[in-house]
Amino acid sequence: MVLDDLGSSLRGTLDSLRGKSRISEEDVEEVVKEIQRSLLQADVDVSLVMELSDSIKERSLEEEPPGGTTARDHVLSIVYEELVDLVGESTDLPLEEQTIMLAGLQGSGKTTTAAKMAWWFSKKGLRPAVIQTDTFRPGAYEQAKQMCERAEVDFYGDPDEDDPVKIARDGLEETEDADVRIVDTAGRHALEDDLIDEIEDIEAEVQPDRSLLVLDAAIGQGAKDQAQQFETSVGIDGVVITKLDGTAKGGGALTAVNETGSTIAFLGSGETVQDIERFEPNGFISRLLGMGDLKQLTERVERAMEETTEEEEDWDPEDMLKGEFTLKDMKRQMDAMNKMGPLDQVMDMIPGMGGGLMDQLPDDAMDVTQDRMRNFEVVMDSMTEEELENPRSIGASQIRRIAKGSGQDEDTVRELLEQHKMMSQTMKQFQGMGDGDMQRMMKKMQQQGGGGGGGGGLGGFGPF
Ligand SMILES: Nc1nc2c(ncn2[C@@H]2O[C@H](COP(=O)(O)OP(=O)(O)OP(=O)(O)O)[C@@H](O)[C@H]2O)c(=O)[nH]1
Ligand SMILES: [Mg+2]
Repeated sequence: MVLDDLGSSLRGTLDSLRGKSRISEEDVEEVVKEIQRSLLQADVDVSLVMELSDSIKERSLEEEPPGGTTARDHVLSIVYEELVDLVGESTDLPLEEQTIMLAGLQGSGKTTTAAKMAWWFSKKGLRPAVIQTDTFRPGAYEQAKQMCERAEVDFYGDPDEDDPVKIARDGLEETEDADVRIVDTAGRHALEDDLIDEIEDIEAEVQPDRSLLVLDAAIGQGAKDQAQQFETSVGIDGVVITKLDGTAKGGGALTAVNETGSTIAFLGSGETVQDIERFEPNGFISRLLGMGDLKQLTERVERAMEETTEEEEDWDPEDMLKGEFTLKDMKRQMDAMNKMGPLDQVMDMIPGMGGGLMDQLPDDAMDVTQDRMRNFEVVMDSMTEEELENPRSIGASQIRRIAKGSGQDEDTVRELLEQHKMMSQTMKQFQGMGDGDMQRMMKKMQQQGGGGGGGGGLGGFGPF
């Protein structure tokens, strides 16, 4: 994740405060030094870093921690508040009918972002469409069309037309049925006059409700100049920062936007259409500090559950919270987990599981886990219906048969059964929670979190 280094080094320093009830000036000095180092490394502007450190120092020493708060939690909450302040607010983006125009320099990620945003809106229950007006870059039409197919959203473009304004006009007509229309535009090397003219012409035709500037995170604090230039010449309502997965300078870009008085709408962190998230300062910073991000997690869980339920019409995820938790349920849960995305991302969102705990794992621990899940699936494919429904009936001879049939060793079969037992115990804890409301389930997890791991939460996959 972006600013990963800040997250882990900060946690290390904060952990040295564990057990202390009072904070000394040296303690704070130590924490602040670590923050400075990480932020500067992430290309955050020096004067911003200094301001932030002064404020953290002052508040940590002067403010009285609320009763029962440890020194560590006191400082952590101040660091949290100050960092949330530093990145600023999220661009206002109501879930309603609207037209959004994307602008930005060449290669900043506009076309990819258009498809990603369309995907995001479709998951919010709105019908999106992408209109590709880029006649400058060869292949732009094909690229956008393919990405929209992958995102399963409507698309309009015209490879034979070379007037972007006409494409925009036709596109608006053709996508009349859509709720959210996202207009992709061409990019140039720099903000030159002809790019400004083109954007202004398209804007006059489209009359977007919002214009978003797409910025590549690799420009770091250079984001400030770029955002200012676009604001002055074409006007922007918010920023999308892309490629946060590929640069150490993301912190610079994130904080620079707030400095220009603009806000961030979305973050992009990968090449597939799902690699987008709405920028939520609170969740973002709390994830960074290893405090989890329940909102993102709830969204992902709900989305994955929905998709899994869609595929198997007779299955209701809430059934798991009622009767017996069978191997079939476990298999579905594993499918749903897979749909949530890479496990390490998911883990970062679980309070008490992300951050600190992740730092202690070897880098490939999560891959092993994913391999293990795949092995489990193969094993389950070799089981009979009766065995899947009633795993307790599986004895030594069946284990032998299943291992042979699946080409896995017997230990893997036993591990699977063991894992199932653990998960069904976890499920029992969630039972009796009435209608199985996800929010409440998450809350319960949050309360259990902090202590870190166990077999809790989403089933306790992995080496915990
Ligand atoms: N790793 C990563 N790559 C990205 C991300 N967003 C975009 N890219 C890649 O960056 C390259 C440029 O992205 P585009 O979406 O074509 O950028 P653009 O702004 O439309 O480019 P022009 O239309 O030429 O101005 C592509 O190879 C994308 O796959 C991201 O969040 N992470
Ligand atoms: Mg493009």
